[in-house]
Amino acid sequence: MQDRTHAADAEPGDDVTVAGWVHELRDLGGIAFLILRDSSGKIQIKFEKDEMDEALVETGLGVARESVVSVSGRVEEEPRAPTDVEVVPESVEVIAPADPELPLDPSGKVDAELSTRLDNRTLDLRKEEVQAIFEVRAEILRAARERFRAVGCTEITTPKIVATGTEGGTELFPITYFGREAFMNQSPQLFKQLIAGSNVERVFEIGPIFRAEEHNTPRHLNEATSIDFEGAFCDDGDAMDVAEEVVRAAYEGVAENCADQLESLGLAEEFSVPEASFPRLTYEETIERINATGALEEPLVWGDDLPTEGEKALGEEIGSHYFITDWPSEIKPFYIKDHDDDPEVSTGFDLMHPRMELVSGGQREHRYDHLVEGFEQQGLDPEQFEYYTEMFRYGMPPHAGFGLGGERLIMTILGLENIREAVLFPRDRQRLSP
Ligand code: AMO
Repeated sequence: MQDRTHAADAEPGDDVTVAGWVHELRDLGGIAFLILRDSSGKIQIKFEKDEMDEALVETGLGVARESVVSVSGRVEEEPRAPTDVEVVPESVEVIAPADPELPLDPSGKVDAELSTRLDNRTLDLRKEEVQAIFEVRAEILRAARERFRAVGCTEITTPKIVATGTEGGTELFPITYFGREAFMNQSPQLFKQLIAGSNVERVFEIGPIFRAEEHNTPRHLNEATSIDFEGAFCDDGDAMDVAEEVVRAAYEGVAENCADQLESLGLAEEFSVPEASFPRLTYEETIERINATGALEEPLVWGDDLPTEGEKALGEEIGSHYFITDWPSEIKPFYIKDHDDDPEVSTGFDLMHPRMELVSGGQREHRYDHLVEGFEQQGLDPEQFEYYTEMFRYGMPPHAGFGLGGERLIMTILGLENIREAVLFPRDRQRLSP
């Protein structure tokens, strides 16, 4: 491709070629402007109709919005232009014309439904505030990676096609694997434990998880990004420390490196990094406090899952992130270790944002006999999991970890209403393409 200057880099006196999308055409009579947009920003192109070549003016002003054009000319200072400079064109080339009927308006002047936006993501991402979400997403994942590495973790990637599920309560997507039944993985849970039990000790993974949940809510996806941690010689308290550090690092990364994006999203004033350390409430304290809010008709009793309205009422009262620890063993999966002095209570924990659950984790059952017993108690066939349990016979250290919902983290950091806004191409009950 020919040498090209980004809009933001054009300096008065330069001879440049700028290329991008036609954001707007403004015809004031004798003078007209084409506002050209690229990934760096916008720049004004000035057409003086009586003084310029007729064909040039016709090409520049006859083009439909969102067409891709390349403009060569001299950059001049112009205090009335949006960026204080404008290009006086010598040539204009239409590289890719756009249909004048657009399915959505990238200038944002006309609002579009979320489903129309998701059907036309390329056009949707031409809006500054939508692009900003994905730039922030990239920063959050970068900051999380960096923090994991700083606490001694190695990044791993594990199979997404598997023979068995691990997370009770959510359904699996079956697939055909050379004539055999297989599934899309719900969580890297068992793999990350198997690696934490090797010499590698501390691992993290950022990858897709697949959940065939029936729910159609603003905070569930059928394909989500899980940010997973597992560490040998760690207990539930250590895993909570790492979860808190990673969540805080994500906020810090956004605060330090996403000033322009926060501005585009209208969040520059209100954005802040959580200050105090996240309080840790036991499950027992949590249900008492939820009951005391009066948000539920039926009070919660030991062993109940926490209903969304209860979580919301307590979240409003606490007003910050908080952990819920010491869950009843019976509502946590088989791989979560129970407390030695009380098998009814587990080491499982959740990290909550006032709006929703962000993380589940816990210390793991690392003793072979207890693990196999746990499978049987949950009605699972230990033979199907032999590839996993066998490794617990050859020196499996105590270990702990967590899974953090990537999109929920992005959603809560940016205050997005719907989780689908945090994914380029979300998968939900209705949506399989694009
Ligand atoms: P869990 O099933 O609680 O735990 O998932 C961990 C976190 O992942 C996010 N999440 C989702 N986000 C969007 N849509 C979904 N359908 C969805 N399902 C889960 C949530 C949730 O808190 N193996 C354990 C983790 C561990 O113990 O290490 C697990 O998967 O934010």
